Amino acid sequence: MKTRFLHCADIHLGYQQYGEKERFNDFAAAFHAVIDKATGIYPARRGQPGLHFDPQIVGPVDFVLLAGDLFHKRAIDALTLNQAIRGLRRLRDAGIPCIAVEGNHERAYYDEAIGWMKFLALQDLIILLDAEIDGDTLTIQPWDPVRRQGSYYEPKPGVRIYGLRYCGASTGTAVTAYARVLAEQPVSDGAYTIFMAHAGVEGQMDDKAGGLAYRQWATLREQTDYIALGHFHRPFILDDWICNPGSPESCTIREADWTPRGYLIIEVDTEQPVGAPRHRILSGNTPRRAMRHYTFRTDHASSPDALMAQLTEFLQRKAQELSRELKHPSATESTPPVVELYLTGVLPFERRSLELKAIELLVRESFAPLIGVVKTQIQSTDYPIERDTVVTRSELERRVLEGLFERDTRYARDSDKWARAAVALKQMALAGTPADTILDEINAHLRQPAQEV
Ligand SMILES: [Mn+2]
Repeated sequence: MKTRFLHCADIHLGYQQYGEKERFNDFAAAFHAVIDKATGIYPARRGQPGLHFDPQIVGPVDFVLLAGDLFHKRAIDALTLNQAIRGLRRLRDAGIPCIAVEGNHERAYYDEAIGWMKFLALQDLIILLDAEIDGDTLTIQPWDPVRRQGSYYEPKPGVRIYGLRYCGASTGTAVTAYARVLAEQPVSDGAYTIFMAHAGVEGQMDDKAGGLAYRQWATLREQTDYIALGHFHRPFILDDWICNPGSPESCTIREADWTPRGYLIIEVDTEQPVGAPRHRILSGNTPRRAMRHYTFRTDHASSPDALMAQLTEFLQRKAQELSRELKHPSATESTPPVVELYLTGVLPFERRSLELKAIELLVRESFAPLIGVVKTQIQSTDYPIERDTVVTRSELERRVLEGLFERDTRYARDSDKWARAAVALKQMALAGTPADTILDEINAHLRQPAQEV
């Protein structure tokens, strides 16, 4: 059996990022780009000719997996629903089934009978999979085309897809229960099995909760050929088995750095000799709005004028680099870009003299962006310091820390020692000391706080 499918997730239709209508449209454009790849048809859109991208990855595919978060929120408006229906109709018209699970952003409210994903299933636009969970018991049913619900579906003979909605904190229990049920299922020879869920894997995104440890996913290893995930917007492929395509458009500017992302195409061939891989996974990169974030340290600007001069030089250089990048023949990012400028460090002059409006204007003049945002993360220098004494930077740092510890009754008694410990830890971190060594150091201080460090 040979087949080819597209795996996407986290489309987030309906997100009007920065309150900007164009960004609302961008999320629909990214969804259409995924569908272009799935159908192999690249129609003109909004007056622009169709954009061919990723020429090394060709469509069309036999079916599409949508692993949750088609919508950005539960309460969507008519325009957002229209975007979803227009995109999904293109798949249906091309005879390509779209198999989906519900994500956290689109869950039905508890007092509602159906959410919008269920609505799309009833409209025959998606095949929405889920299992019934009652306590520790998980029950699966084949897809029922009349009731438009079920737990698994076979888009073609020899391919079976199981689905599970977003389960939040109980994902671990649900996946374990699902694995038990799958182990009892009769498997026909050569069948290719996919498990789809809206959940992550621990360690793949530093600050994102909701991931299962790899060993928890491993309970599905024997029963599945491919785990199709969504939820984490950062793409990853683990062991050629657990796959997450990443968000086609950027829900935060940080996501813009994660390329390629947006969709995966999987070419399946189950007639390979024993031991050979049964599929090949290709990572695609959807066209999306150009988004860039720049960081500028203000430490070396002795006056407001000097800061503006340095910033002008910096921003113009970055704008030229970006312009060159976006004009490259292989570039697919759309313009005008979204630009965020972060000002960091310590401001050597009064905060009041920092003219944010003028800096915003500078960003607009340099990039002519769709959105230009300036964010300050500058540390304030307004800590009381005797003006007439000259101290080194490290001594100043130690004094400031000591002052902070003095304000906390738990540490006030040994504030000087805690300040020295904090400086030592900072230096270890800056020197790239491994995290567990730093932890040992902290433990040592906690055990003997009153001793000399
Ligand atoms: Mn999402």
